[in-house]
Amino acid sequence: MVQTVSQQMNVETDIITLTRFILEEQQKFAPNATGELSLLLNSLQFAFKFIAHNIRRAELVNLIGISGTANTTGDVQKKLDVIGDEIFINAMKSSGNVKVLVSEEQEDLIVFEGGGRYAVCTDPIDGSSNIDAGVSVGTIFGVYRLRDDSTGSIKDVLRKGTDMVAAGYTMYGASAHLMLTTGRGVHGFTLDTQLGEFILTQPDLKIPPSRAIYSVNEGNSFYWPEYVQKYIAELKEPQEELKGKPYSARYIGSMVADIHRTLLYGGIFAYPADSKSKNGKLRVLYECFPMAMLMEQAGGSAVNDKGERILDILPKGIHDKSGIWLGSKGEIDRFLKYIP
Ligand code: AHM
Ligand code: MG
Repeated sequence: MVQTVSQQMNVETDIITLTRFILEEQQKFAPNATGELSLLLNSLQFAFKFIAHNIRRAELVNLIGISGTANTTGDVQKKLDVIGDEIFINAMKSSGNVKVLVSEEQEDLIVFEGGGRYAVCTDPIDGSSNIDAGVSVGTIFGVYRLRDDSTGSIKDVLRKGTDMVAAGYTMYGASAHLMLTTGRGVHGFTLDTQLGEFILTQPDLKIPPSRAIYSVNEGNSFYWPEYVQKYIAELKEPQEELKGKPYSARYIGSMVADIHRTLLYGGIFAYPADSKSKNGKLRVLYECFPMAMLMEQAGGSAVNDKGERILDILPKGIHDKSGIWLGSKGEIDRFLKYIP
């Protein structure tokens, strides 16, 4: 058979970029749509590229270090947190399609003048305590369409996760990886820095139904309720179906990186609430919801410590927290059996 020049040179000339993917999805599934969500997703991809660029050059321009300000949850913010937040706010403001923005780094929600028909919730740089060690961090985001009669208020985001129209994260590491869902599966894109484009590399990604990996900060085990301690302890015992081997522990301490591994390899990731305060660490709107939507769209599950579906939580405040368990169906189903 005669090979074409591109075949001879082993060059793929028909790649699917994120922009192409978004436009084709709109034509296929929403031909009469106004295109506002597509434009918003485009503004998001600009924010991801810009943040990725800053993280890559952070060491060079000495951005790493304490900025001296504190964020809403009292954490010490790193300079990159501040810059990531600014990049995100400016990208959403200039997109013209975002009316309401919730950021982990801002105590109050932001309502843009003018703006469009969407609300975005984000943790612009999650896991930033890892940046100095070169461990992957990421931007997490969830998108809602404004309520029909809304002119932009807190009510547009104090809604169940099931109301989101899109969600995902971009993980910044050796390369930037975007995992996106608009409710029709999960699609993975990798940033080609030379082209400046996110390329579709993992279409319709599915999480393995089961895998013997657990991911949790065991340093907190003293504060876990008894049934959580029992579940984790029993994963460490010899497993019959694993020919006597126990589960493996994997914990990076950067949610985006831990979830990325869990999506690709399977297993379970958890940040349980502690038994006294009954409060988890991870934030509902911009950490738990987007990851839960991705997990479900990839064929996995996401529940709280009571076994209730994460996406059915109705947040009362924009920085609400929840305990969370997410991952392969097999591991979540096993966890559910331990709940008293
Ligand atoms: P942050 O939003 O302040 O960066 O905190 C969230 C991070 C997650 O990325 C990660 O899963 C978790 O905190 C790790 O917490 P811990 O150090 O308590 O295990
Ligand atoms: Mg953060």
